[in-house]
Amino acid sequence: MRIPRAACINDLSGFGRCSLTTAISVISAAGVQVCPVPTAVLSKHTQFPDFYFHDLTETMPPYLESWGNIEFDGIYSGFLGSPDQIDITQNFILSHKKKNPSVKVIVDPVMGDRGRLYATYTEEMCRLIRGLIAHSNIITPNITEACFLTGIPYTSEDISDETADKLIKSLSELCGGQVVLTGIERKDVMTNLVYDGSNLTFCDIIREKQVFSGTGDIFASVVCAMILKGKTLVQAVSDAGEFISDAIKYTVKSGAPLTEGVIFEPVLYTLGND
Ligand code: PXL
Repeated sequence: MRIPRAACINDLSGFGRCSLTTAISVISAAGVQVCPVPTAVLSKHTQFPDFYFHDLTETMPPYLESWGNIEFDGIYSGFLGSPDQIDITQNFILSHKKKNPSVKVIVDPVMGDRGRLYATYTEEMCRLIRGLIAHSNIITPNITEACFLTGIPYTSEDISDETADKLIKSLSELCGGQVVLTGIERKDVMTNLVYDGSNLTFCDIIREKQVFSGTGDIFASVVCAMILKGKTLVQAVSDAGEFISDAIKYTVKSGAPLTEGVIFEPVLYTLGND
């Protein structure tokens, strides 16, 4: 059996279970080869009050260039730390599309959460990320990111079906592809809204009260893997929801501090089941 191959552009954060640490584990467990492109090395992610940060923007062009004719079935980008990194990612996607026009491009526009942009995010980066998503097949923003991308004002995580519909249709005009609006909070459930270009589908999962950082990275990683394994977007999103739900149940039961992120290791094996 041929193993699909994904280039994953994201940072490497040593502690906190996010970005490449998550992508490498989750996508490999699902049976897809991961080729990481580290954008930066951090000792911990930026939600911690202190962390060591080493930017790798300058290493990215020669790193990618040395891959030469290596072909990828998918390109998945996550946290990008500077305007240059967005440009480099876009150039890589465009040049790869010439080699493999059917490459699936999954852009998780990691920009912020709960109504606020991350400290590293600037207006210029918001503008550039709008350009980047125009070259994607699938985007996976949360509500905050969807609002910053479309200019629709952020109100809360508990948006109405009507607002969700408006956000997702505006996003689909920006990206020209498929959209998953993640993390819509409802009374007892968390729902992800999928727009595959023609149909809207709500994929619900049971909601826990705690909010864990890094959940978006797990979500986009499962979606990336399942899409490259040939599943539909609705199937991929529903697999991602189920995996996160299992991992969060385990995390809550373990009583581990929130800073440790979602403890997904005990359920990784479930991704290899099909
Ligand atoms: O989980 C998203 C993410 C990825 N990488 C870094 C982050 C964050 C969120 O805070 O800080 C470095």
